[in-house]
Amino acid sequence: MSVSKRKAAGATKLPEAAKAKQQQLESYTETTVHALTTNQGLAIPDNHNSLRAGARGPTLLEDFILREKITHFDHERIPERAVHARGSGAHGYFKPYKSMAPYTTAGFLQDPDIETPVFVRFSTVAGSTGSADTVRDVRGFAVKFYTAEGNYDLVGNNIPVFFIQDAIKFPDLIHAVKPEPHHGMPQAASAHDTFWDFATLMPESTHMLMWAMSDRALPRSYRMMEGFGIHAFRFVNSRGDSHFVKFHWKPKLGIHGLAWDEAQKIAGKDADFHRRDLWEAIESGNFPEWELGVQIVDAGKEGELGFDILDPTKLIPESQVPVQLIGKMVLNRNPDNFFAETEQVAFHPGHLVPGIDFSNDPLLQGRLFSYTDTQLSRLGGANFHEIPINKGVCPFHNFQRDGIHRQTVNKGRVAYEPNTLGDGTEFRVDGSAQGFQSFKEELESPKVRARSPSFDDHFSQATLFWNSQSAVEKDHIVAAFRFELSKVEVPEIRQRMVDNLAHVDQKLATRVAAPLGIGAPDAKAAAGRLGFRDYRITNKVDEDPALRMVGRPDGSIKTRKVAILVADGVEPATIKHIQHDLVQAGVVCKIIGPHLGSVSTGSGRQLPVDHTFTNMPSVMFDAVLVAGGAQSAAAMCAMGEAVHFVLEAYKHCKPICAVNEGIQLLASLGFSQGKNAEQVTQPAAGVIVGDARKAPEGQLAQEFMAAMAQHRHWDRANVDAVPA
Ligand code: HDE
Repeated sequence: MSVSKRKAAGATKLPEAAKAKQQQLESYTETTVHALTTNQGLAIPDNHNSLRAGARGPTLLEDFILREKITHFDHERIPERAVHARGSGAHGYFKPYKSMAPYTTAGFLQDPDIETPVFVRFSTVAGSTGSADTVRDVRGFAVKFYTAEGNYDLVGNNIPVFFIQDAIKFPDLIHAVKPEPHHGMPQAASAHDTFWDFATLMPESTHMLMWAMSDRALPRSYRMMEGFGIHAFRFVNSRGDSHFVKFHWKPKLGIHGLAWDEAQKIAGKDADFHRRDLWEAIESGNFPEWELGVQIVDAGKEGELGFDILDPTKLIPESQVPVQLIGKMVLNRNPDNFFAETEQVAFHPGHLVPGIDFSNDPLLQGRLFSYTDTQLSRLGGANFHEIPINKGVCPFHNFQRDGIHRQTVNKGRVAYEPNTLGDGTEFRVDGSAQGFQSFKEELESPKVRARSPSFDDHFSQATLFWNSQSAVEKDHIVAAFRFELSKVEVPEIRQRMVDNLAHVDQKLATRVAAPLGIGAPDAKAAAGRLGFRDYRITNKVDEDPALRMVGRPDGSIKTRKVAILVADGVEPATIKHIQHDLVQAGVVCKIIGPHLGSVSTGSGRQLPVDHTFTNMPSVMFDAVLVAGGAQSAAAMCAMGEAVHFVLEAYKHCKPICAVNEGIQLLASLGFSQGKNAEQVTQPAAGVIVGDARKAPEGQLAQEFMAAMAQHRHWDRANVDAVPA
């Protein structure tokens, strides 16, 4: 298809487009078969015995069936991604809310009826493929739009700024953050001495360090985190006018984090926590949704922002340039095969469509080289675009030929252009105004290996981020810095970090330094070091509510998980209505008991148990409901696992609802002020107690759900005193 015809197709409606990718993938899908063949189709008579010289003799080299099977197995692994190795993906679709024609010609942003299939991969950055999901790390958020004009990839992260300003520092950054090369530790976490050594010598990383030490780096779920394109891109409209654009993904379920202690425990209890959460939500029909947002800045007006829009260590505060929501993405289908789809998907920030272009952000410019290059070794050659998950839904045609694992069978003698031998007329791609057009930016400048002085400010936005946090989020940031730096063995590195932090906020630096066995933060020492630029921009806003997670309008409690604690003698009537209301609100309730099977109720019936206190500990849940029943409550109070369950949920600031005799479980922990509902006056924030037999119907459930809607009660009293 010619470029102009393809362009026209982009403007037409494709109502079944989301299915087009699925059908394309299905044409490659193999369903289970009950007869086995070799790769050449030869029927295999026996898949249990190799060919031997006698039943007890040596295996024969002749056994080509054995050799083929073992050879294929030996080559099943491909190199993991150098970064973002561990990830999970899902299919879905994107629909714009309105035409973005005033800003861009991108076909998939023209018409609210155009549904574009997408494949999304979320990832951690530092860990290997088999590492844990919940480690403190940045998360990748990469979206491939299969548009009618070609694939468009928005390859972003869940943090809107980056550690470095120039791509040439990327290998240094990654070498510093990955396991130390001599002993390969730590796995699944950012390195200690090497990472902080590098980061403290690169003050430009300070802003992102603030984000990485915040709860943004501990998402409760992929479904509950924002995504950011980070760099400024360009929208280009049909008149050739350009606007700078920054991309955002806003989750419909709100933005929520885990407690640090919880995240570490989950890494051991269920390393697949985020992967499982995404998979289960989609399997159960609770399709995660994000809105696509854009911040648009007129080209020529970027100077008014107060910082350089090309600097990827800077964000545009939303209170300065509001985010316009322009469409919605829904993830509604799990992959059929992890390797074929999630592992082989190849993203690239240079996969563009007409109407979207790059800016001169030097980090982005370097990425444009890296992503194709890395696929050559990861996916084994130049034809990775032919792998089903990477194939566009629009036709492609060019004269690139051959190479390892070529799939396309190109007919005819013509593999060059211009030509007349193709179909008898002259074929020439003549540079006319069709197809992708780069924005015609005027450039006249000397060739220099230098950074713009407008990139010199490294602290102002770190201060803005700090000032924008709630008190508890500040506490979490301080605790995270203390924890990470306490792992650093070389005291000078710890000292350098707090010296740098003194340029963000003196109080922050002093608090971080306190338990680290080093001197007081010394801003002057930091300013005297190489690489430090004594230059500060003036933030146009003092704080920006969009930078904090706490206290923002929440999503629903749909798909949140509640553990209902029971033991023999439980009175199901005490939880029946609450459970009913929770389920009505889309909450997932699980009965947790001392053993699998069932527990006997007070009236001698059997209540089925889903999980035990140990196989599904409190860190797997968002909230806890302790059932009534005198015998059940007494049994749980005597059971270390049950006591620990509630203790830990309390420490992680989760909503807890205890009814009737179940309150004893709280009382035995010393959190409530009495052993029954009448005696309890004012339990801690997010702890609800009551008499389910007497309370007006629905009241306890409403209170519990309101507490759950706040996600966590971070300001809960006595949390640090809890020995869990
Ligand atoms: Fe990447 N990055 N990156 N990166 N990146 C890769 O490409 C690279 C950067 C991001 O789920 C690699 O296919 C360089 C910023 C995501 O498959 C590699 C630089 C942002 C993913 C690579 C950056 C990202 C990658 C490894 C500095 C946020 C996972 C495997 C110039 C905007 C995509 C691969 C997936 C993956 C290079 C910086 C996001 C090596 C050189 C900034 C989400 O090519």
